[in-house]
Amino acid sequence: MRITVLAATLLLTFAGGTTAQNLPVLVGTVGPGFTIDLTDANGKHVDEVVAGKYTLLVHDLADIHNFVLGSKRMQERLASTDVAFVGDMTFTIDLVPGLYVYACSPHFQTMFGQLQVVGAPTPEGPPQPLTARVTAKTAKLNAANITSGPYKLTVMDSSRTRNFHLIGPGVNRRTGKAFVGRVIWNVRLERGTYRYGNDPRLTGRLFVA
Ligand SMILES: [Cu+2]
Repeated sequence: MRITVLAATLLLTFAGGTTAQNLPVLVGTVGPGFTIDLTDANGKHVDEVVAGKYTLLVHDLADIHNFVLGSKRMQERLASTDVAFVGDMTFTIDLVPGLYVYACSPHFQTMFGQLQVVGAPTPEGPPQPLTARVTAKTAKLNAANITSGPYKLTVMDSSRTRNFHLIGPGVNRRTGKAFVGRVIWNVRLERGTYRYGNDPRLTGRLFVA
């Protein structure tokens, strides 16, 4: 009884240890026929994933096939089963951006697939400040070249006759001509050229890279 409990504890600990990492799972399946595939945990074929660590679970279903995953760029094998092996095998793999291939060694000319690993999208920072000033003579922005992303645009309009108008990819906002005061616009600026100024003269240019 004690031994059984101990064994169960060990098994649970082991299972807990493998799942605690909580890595996304890729599943490689080779055989029993002349087929090889790479899928996500739900069985959906994948040919592109974001870089990072993964658990690769390989179902090797035949003693005439094997499953090998390698990096094209690094020329190295990340995971491999023996041809004679039949069963499941788990690997922890670290995928960096680049092209990977998986194949069955004895039948690599017909049993293979590709996996493109792409860089993780860079997390977006907080909105960057941007200031527009409208005076009796002109409407100006405090920047001409910026990078795309969220911006907190403060418009300080001190003219009773001029407004501020910003127009470009995804944005078309203006203050009223009679408006005097300060407004804050939270805008997302995309790559491209924005025009701004006081209507109808939108002669200012903001270049977003
Ligand atoms: Cu094979």
